Amino acid sequence: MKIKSFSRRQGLFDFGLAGVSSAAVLFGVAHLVSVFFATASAPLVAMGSIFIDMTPPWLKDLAISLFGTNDKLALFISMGIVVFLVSVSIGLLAKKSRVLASGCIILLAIVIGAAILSRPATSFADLTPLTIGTFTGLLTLRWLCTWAEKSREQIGDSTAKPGTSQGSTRRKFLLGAGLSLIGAAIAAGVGQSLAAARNIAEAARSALGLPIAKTPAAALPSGVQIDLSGMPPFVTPNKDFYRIDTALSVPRINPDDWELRIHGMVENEFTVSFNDLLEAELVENYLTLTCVSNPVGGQLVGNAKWLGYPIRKLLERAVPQAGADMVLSTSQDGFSASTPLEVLTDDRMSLLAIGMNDEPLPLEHGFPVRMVVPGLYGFVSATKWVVDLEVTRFADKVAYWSTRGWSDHGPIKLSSRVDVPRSFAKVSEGQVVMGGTAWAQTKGISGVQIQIDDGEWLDAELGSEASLDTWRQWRYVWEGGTSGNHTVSVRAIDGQGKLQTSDKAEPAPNGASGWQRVQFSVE
Ligand SMILES: Nc1nc2c(c(=O)[nH]1)N[C@H]1C(S)=C(S)[C@@H](COP(=O)(O)O)O[C@H]1N2
Ligand SMILES: [Mo]
Repeated sequence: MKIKSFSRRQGLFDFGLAGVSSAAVLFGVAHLVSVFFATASAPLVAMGSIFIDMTPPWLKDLAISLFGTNDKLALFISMGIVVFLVSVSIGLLAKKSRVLASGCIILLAIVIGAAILSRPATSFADLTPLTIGTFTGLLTLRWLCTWAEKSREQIGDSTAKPGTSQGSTRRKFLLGAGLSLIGAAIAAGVGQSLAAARNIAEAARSALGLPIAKTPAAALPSGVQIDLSGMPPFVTPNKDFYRIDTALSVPRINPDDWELRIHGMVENEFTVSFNDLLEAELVENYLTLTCVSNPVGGQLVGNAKWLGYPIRKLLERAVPQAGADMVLSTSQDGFSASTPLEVLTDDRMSLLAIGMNDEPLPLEHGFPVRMVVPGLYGFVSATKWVVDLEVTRFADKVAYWSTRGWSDHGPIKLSSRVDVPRSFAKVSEGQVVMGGTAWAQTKGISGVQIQIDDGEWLDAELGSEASLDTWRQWRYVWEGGTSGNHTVSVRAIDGQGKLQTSDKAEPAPNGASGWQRVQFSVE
């Protein structure tokens, strides 16, 4: 009888502990993984935010008067108490039925998932941390319950020698529960400090007032945008700008800590701070960026107004030595690009950019500082989160992608694209307006021609030219054809009269080429 009640109390304690440890693992792991996703993908953050939004004003005032600026801490402690009570109950339930307890956890996860999705700026991908957390939490519960079960059976077993196998089973259980709690605390702590670094960058970005350019961009001429549904906007909004990089988690740089070092084969090494850039004579330039991985007809191209400091001026101050022919730019996360020195010192607008379309750079596009260089693919020029410029030689240094089978030079190839009609579009009989884009940064576009089926090449009308560094839109009014399948092909002529090549090339190693052909049907 005595043994029975002791065993009963120990059983309650053990299963309660198993519940708490599993919940800790769930939340800790989810908190850590949430660093890679939206802030509100952390279950505690999502639940806390909902709680804050739902708190009636009188309770909010009461909390603030009771806890002052610790009101958020008080909120988290209260949430902790609730989570503790719920998880003890689930642990005790697991003593009766592990399936039922697991079902409760899954049910709770679904509720938390709904809370996460209800936050602004979250998507289904932001359920990943919760999913991984729930999975590890369930495994922890299963594993701890098995050990708790075993040690309980052995207490009831009077033939077991005291202090031997029973003791060691229990010790294993306690060790497992303890390690789960410690692991969960470490995961949550690491997650929290990484999130803090991210929040500093985000807060600094939203507090930043961009300086006015000394040399603003010329106003866009009217007619750069062809008025046709399905055409891309002439200036790509930041949120729609293609993003290509190797960063698994976006670097979070506090601009106060940012520094750019200019060194290597130069007479004067120096470093530049973010403040130096804010105070410098800044320039604005519309420039179309393109990725070398863009296939013929692809979408890895975007046009923005960049605000920055001319890299040419930095290099003038550094004074490159004879023999240097390349600048290796390196990002905070270890990406690097090799840009010909000549391209950075001639009179094109290569910029150390801090602004994109009148906003500080978005974090994913290189906050606080990146490079943008007219006429070169991004992989050899557009280093985001740039922190280091080394003046060197192509013979001495090899950049990130060039060690992985891509070229070390990357001038953008003259390209054109059909945006309307889309591939396999069905158009109705009668007149069809077609449209698209063409680019040859630094040279400009002087003509675009299209060919319907295997007919003659026809001159398209061009939208206005904003600059040689930006793409140019085109359109063609086709009087229509017979119903059935048709194709339209496109090719461009650059500002120097060169015709786009029909030679087909894959993106690797230095950019795709060939004429795009789109199939569509008239019905
Ligand atoms: N730090 C860093 N910068 C980078 C890259 C990268 O992987 N890491 N990718 C480059 C490539 S391949 C391209 S095409 C452009 C894309 O810039 P975007 O993401 O702002 O469009 O960034 C360049 N800068
Ligand atoms: Mo790229």
